Amino acid sequence: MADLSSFPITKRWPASNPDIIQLYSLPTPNGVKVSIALEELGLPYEPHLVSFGTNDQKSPEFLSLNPNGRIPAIIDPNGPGAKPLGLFESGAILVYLAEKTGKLIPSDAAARYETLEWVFFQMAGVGPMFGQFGHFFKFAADKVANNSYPVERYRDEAKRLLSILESRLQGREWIMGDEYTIADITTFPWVRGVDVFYGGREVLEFESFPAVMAWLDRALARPASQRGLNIPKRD
Ligand SMILES: N[C@@H](CCC(=O)N[C@@H](CS)C(=O)NCC(=O)O)C(=O)O
Repeated sequence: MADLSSFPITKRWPASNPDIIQLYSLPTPNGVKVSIALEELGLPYEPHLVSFGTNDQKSPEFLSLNPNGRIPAIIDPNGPGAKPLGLFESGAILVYLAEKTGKLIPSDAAARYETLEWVFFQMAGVGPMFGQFGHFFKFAADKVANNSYPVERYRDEAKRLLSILESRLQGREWIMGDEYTIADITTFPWVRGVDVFYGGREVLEFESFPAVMAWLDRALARPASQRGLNIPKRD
Protein backbone atom coordinates (compact mmCIF):
# COMPACT_ATOMS: atom_id res chain seq x y z
CA MET A 1 0.00 0.00 0.00
CA ALA A 2 1.36 3.47 -0.94
CA ASP A 3 2.55 5.68 1.91
CA LEU A 4 1.23 9.24 1.47
CA SER A 5 2.09 10.34 5.00
CA SER A 6 4.70 12.81 3.71
CA PHE A 7 1.82 14.83 2.19
CA PRO A 8 0.26 16.90 5.02
CA ILE A 9 -2.92 17.33 2.95
CA THR A 10 -3.75 13.69 3.69
CA LYS A 11 -4.12 14.57 7.40
CA ARG A 12 -7.12 16.80 6.66
CA TRP A 13 -8.41 14.68 3.76
CA PRO A 14 -7.37 11.09 4.59
CA ALA A 15 -7.04 8.65 1.70
CA SER A 16 -9.36 5.64 1.96
CA ASN A 17 -7.35 3.99 -0.79
CA PRO A 18 -3.83 5.50 -0.96
CA ASP A 19 -2.99 3.34 -4.00
CA ILE A 20 -5.17 5.42 -6.33
CA ILE A 21 -5.01 9.06 -7.47
CA GLN A 22 -6.21 11.52 -4.84
CA LEU A 23 -8.14 14.51 -6.23
CA TYR A 24 -8.70 17.67 -4.16
CA SER A 25 -11.28 19.76 -5.92
CA LEU A 26 -14.71 21.37 -6.23
CA PRO A 27 -16.95 21.30 -9.35
CA THR A 28 -15.92 24.71 -10.74
CA PRO A 29 -14.69 25.34 -14.33
CA ASN A 30 -11.09 24.60 -13.31
CA GLY A 31 -11.96 21.78 -10.94
CA VAL A 32 -14.08 19.75 -13.36
CA LYS A 33 -11.35 19.69 -16.00
CA VAL A 34 -9.54 17.08 -13.91
CA SER A 35 -12.57 15.00 -12.87
CA ILE A 36 -13.73 14.94 -16.52
CA ALA A 37 -10.28 13.85 -17.72
CA LEU A 38 -10.07 11.14 -15.04
CA GLU A 39 -13.54 9.90 -16.04
CA GLU A 40 -12.58 9.89 -19.74
CA LEU A 41 -9.42 7.94 -18.95
CA GLY A 42 -11.16 5.48 -16.63
CA LEU A 43 -8.39 5.89 -14.06
CA PRO A 44 -9.35 4.96 -10.50
CA TYR A 45 -9.32 7.99 -8.18
CA GLU A 46 -10.62 9.24 -4.89
CA PRO A 47 -12.25 12.70 -4.91
CA HIS A 48 -12.02 14.98 -1.86
CA LEU A 49 -14.24 18.04 -1.55
CA VAL A 50 -12.39 21.31 -0.89
CA SER A 51 -15.09 23.64 0.35
CA PHE A 52 -14.76 27.37 -0.40
CA GLY A 53 -17.51 28.02 2.19
CA THR A 54 -15.03 27.13 4.91
CA ASN A 55 -12.00 28.44 2.98
CA ASP A 56 -10.50 24.93 2.86
CA GLN A 57 -8.32 25.99 -0.08
CA LYS A 58 -6.40 28.36 2.19
CA SER A 59 -5.87 25.82 5.00
CA PRO A 60 -2.24 24.92 5.83
CA GLU A 61 -2.90 21.33 4.73
CA PHE A 62 -4.16 22.39 1.29
CA LEU A 63 -1.40 25.01 0.91
CA SER A 64 1.16 22.28 1.57
CA LEU A 65 0.16 20.75 -1.79
CA ASN A 66 -0.67 23.96 -3.65
CA PRO A 67 0.95 27.13 -2.26
CA ASN A 68 -1.33 29.09 -4.61
CA GLY A 69 -4.37 28.05 -2.53
CA ARG A 70 -6.57 27.08 -5.46
CA ILE A 71 -8.23 23.91 -6.67
CA PRO A 72 -7.67 21.49 -8.38
CA ALA A 73 -4.68 19.51 -7.07
CA ILE A 74 -3.82 15.81 -7.12
CA ILE A 75 -1.48 13.25 -5.65
CA ASP A 76 -0.64 10.30 -7.86
CA PRO A 77 0.79 7.56 -5.59
CA ASN A 78 2.26 5.95 -8.69
CA GLY A 79 4.05 8.92 -10.29
CA PRO A 80 7.31 8.95 -12.27
CA GLY A 81 9.82 6.40 -10.97
CA ALA A 82 6.91 4.69 -9.15
CA LYS A 83 7.10 7.47 -6.53
CA PRO A 84 4.16 9.60 -5.32
CA LEU A 85 3.77 12.89 -7.18
CA GLY A 86 1.81 15.93 -6.03
CA LEU A 87 0.62 18.38 -8.70
CA PHE A 88 -1.36 21.62 -8.93
CA GLU A 89 -2.49 23.83 -11.87
CA SER A 90 -5.19 22.19 -13.94
CA GLY A 91 -3.20 22.48 -17.20
CA ALA A 92 -0.17 20.73 -15.71
CA ILE A 93 -2.41 18.01 -14.28
CA LEU A 94 -4.11 17.42 -17.65
CA VAL A 95 -0.79 17.20 -19.49
CA TYR A 96 0.50 14.80 -16.83
CA LEU A 97 -2.55 12.52 -17.04
CA ALA A 98 -2.45 12.55 -20.85
CA GLU A 99 1.25 11.67 -20.93
CA LYS A 100 0.88 9.04 -18.21
CA THR A 101 -1.78 7.20 -20.21
CA GLY A 102 -0.89 8.17 -23.79
CA LYS A 103 -4.53 9.21 -24.25
CA LEU A 104 -6.35 12.51 -24.84
CA ILE A 105 -3.23 13.84 -26.62
CA PRO A 106 -2.06 12.99 -30.15
CA SER A 107 0.97 10.70 -30.48
CA ASP A 108 2.30 12.66 -33.48
CA ALA A 109 4.84 15.21 -32.13
CA ALA A 110 3.64 18.21 -34.14
CA ALA A 111 -0.02 17.54 -33.28
CA ARG A 112 0.98 17.15 -29.65
CA TYR A 113 2.54 20.64 -29.60
CA GLU A 114 -0.52 22.02 -31.37
CA THR A 115 -2.69 20.53 -28.63
CA LEU A 116 -0.49 22.16 -25.98
CA GLU A 117 -0.83 25.46 -27.82
CA TRP A 118 -4.62 25.32 -27.32
CA VAL A 119 -4.25 24.15 -23.73
CA PHE A 120 -2.09 27.22 -23.03
CA PHE A 121 -4.53 29.41 -24.97
CA GLN A 122 -7.17 28.38 -22.47
CA MET A 123 -4.95 28.57 -19.39
CA ALA A 124 -3.55 32.02 -20.19
CA GLY A 125 -6.54 33.50 -22.03
CA VAL A 126 -9.98 31.96 -21.76
CA GLY A 127 -9.86 31.05 -18.05
CA PRO A 128 -8.42 34.31 -16.67
CA MET A 129 -10.42 36.60 -18.98
CA PHE A 130 -13.74 34.79 -18.54
CA GLY A 131 -13.06 34.76 -14.80
CA GLN A 132 -12.49 38.53 -14.72
CA PHE A 133 -15.60 39.05 -16.81
CA GLY A 134 -17.62 36.99 -14.32
CA HIS A 135 -16.14 38.85 -11.39
CA PHE A 136 -17.16 42.30 -12.62
CA PHE A 137 -20.38 41.23 -14.37
CA LYS A 138 -21.77 39.20 -11.49
CA PHE A 139 -19.85 39.06 -8.22
CA ALA A 140 -18.64 42.68 -8.01
CA ALA A 141 -21.46 44.24 -10.05
CA ASP A 142 -22.36 46.57 -7.16
CA LYS A 143 -18.74 47.83 -6.91
CA VAL A 144 -18.64 48.87 -10.58
CA ALA A 145 -22.22 50.11 -10.86
CA ASN A 146 -20.90 53.63 -11.71
CA ASN A 147 -18.17 52.49 -14.07
CA SER A 148 -18.96 50.34 -17.10
CA TYR A 149 -15.29 50.01 -18.15
CA PRO A 150 -14.34 46.76 -16.31
CA VAL A 151 -17.35 44.81 -17.63
CA GLU A 152 -16.88 46.18 -21.14
CA ARG A 153 -13.18 45.39 -21.19
CA TYR A 154 -13.57 41.75 -20.12
CA ARG A 155 -16.80 41.25 -22.09
CA ASP A 156 -15.04 42.35 -25.28
CA GLU A 157 -12.00 40.22 -24.55
CA ALA A 158 -14.19 37.18 -23.78
CA LYS A 159 -16.07 37.69 -27.06
CA ARG A 160 -12.79 38.04 -28.94
CA LEU A 161 -11.57 34.74 -27.47
CA LEU A 162 -14.88 33.07 -28.38
CA SER A 163 -14.42 34.30 -31.95
CA ILE A 164 -10.96 32.66 -32.07
CA LEU A 165 -12.54 29.39 -30.96
CA GLU A 166 -15.35 29.87 -33.47
CA SER A 167 -12.79 30.08 -36.30
CA ARG A 168 -10.81 27.12 -35.01
CA LEU A 169 -13.94 24.94 -34.84
CA GLN A 170 -15.00 25.60 -38.45
CA GLY A 171 -15.10 22.16 -40.07
CA ARG A 172 -13.67 20.49 -36.95
CA GLU A 173 -15.55 18.27 -34.52
CA TRP A 174 -13.04 18.96 -31.76
CA ILE A 175 -10.29 21.55 -31.30
CA MET A 176 -7.77 19.05 -32.72
CA GLY A 177 -10.11 17.79 -35.45
CA ASP A 178 -11.27 14.19 -35.14
CA GLU A 179 -9.45 13.57 -31.86
CA TYR A 180 -10.98 14.60 -28.52
CA THR A 181 -8.11 15.93 -26.41
CA ILE A 182 -7.13 17.81 -23.27
CA ALA A 183 -7.50 21.00 -25.35
CA ASP A 184 -11.29 20.40 -25.38
CA ILE A 185 -11.39 19.31 -21.75
CA THR A 186 -9.59 22.42 -20.54
CA THR A 187 -11.78 24.77 -22.57
CA PHE A 188 -15.42 23.63 -22.67
CA PRO A 189 -16.01 23.83 -18.87
CA TRP A 190 -15.15 27.57 -19.08
CA VAL A 191 -17.51 28.20 -22.01
CA ARG A 192 -20.25 26.40 -20.08
CA GLY A 193 -19.23 28.08 -16.81
CA VAL A 194 -19.35 31.65 -18.08
CA ASP A 195 -23.07 31.04 -18.62
CA VAL A 196 -23.93 28.64 -15.75
CA PHE A 197 -21.96 30.48 -13.04
CA TYR A 198 -22.09 34.08 -14.29
CA GLY A 199 -25.22 34.24 -16.49
CA GLY A 200 -23.14 35.61 -19.39
CA ARG A 201 -24.93 33.94 -22.34
CA GLU A 202 -26.79 37.04 -23.59
CA VAL A 203 -24.16 39.69 -22.97
CA LEU A 204 -21.48 37.52 -24.62
CA GLU A 205 -23.87 36.84 -27.52
CA PHE A 206 -23.45 33.09 -27.49
CA GLU A 207 -25.77 32.76 -30.49
CA SER A 208 -23.18 34.49 -32.69
CA PHE A 209 -20.77 31.57 -32.08
CA PRO A 210 -22.69 28.59 -33.54
CA ALA A 211 -19.66 26.32 -34.01
CA VAL A 212 -18.63 26.88 -30.37
CA MET A 213 -22.16 26.15 -29.17
CA ALA A 214 -22.40 22.93 -31.21
CA TRP A 215 -18.96 21.83 -29.91
CA LEU A 216 -20.01 22.62 -26.34
CA ASP A 217 -23.15 20.46 -26.78
CA ARG A 218 -21.04 17.60 -28.15
CA ALA A 219 -18.61 17.84 -25.23
CA LEU A 220 -21.40 18.03 -22.66
CA ALA A 221 -23.13 14.98 -24.19
CA ARG A 222 -20.15 12.74 -23.41
CA PRO A 223 -20.96 10.42 -20.47
CA ALA A 224 -17.60 11.24 -18.85
CA SER A 225 -18.45 14.95 -18.94
CA GLN A 226 -21.84 14.33 -17.36
CA ARG A 227 -20.20 12.44 -14.50
CA GLY A 228 -17.15 14.68 -14.11
CA LEU A 229 -19.18 17.89 -13.91
CA ASN A 230 -20.56 16.75 -10.54
CA ILE A 231 -17.35 15.44 -8.94
CA PRO A 232 -16.60 15.91 -6.10
CA LYS A 233 -20.20 16.13 -4.95
CA ARG A 234 -20.95 19.44 -3.24
CA ASP A 235 -22.22 19.21 0.37
N1 LIG B 1 -4.70 28.41 -12.96
C1 LIG B 1 -5.32 27.65 -11.92
C2 LIG B 1 -6.56 28.40 -11.46
C3 LIG B 1 -7.25 27.68 -10.35
C4 LIG B 1 -8.41 28.50 -9.80
O1 LIG B 1 -8.51 29.72 -10.02
N2 LIG B 1 -9.28 27.82 -9.06
C5 LIG B 1 -10.39 28.52 -8.44
C6 LIG B 1 -11.70 27.78 -8.68
S1 LIG B 1 -12.14 27.74 -10.41
C7 LIG B 1 -10.16 28.59 -6.93
O2 LIG B 1 -9.65 27.65 -6.35
N3 LIG B 1 -10.58 29.69 -6.29
C8 LIG B 1 -10.50 29.80 -4.87
C9 LIG B 1 -9.75 31.01 -4.41
O3 LIG B 1 -9.28 31.79 -5.25
O4 LIG B 1 -9.64 31.18 -3.19
C10 LIG B 1 -5.68 26.27 -12.44
O5 LIG B 1 -6.07 26.19 -13.61
O6 LIG B 1 -5.57 25.28 -11.70
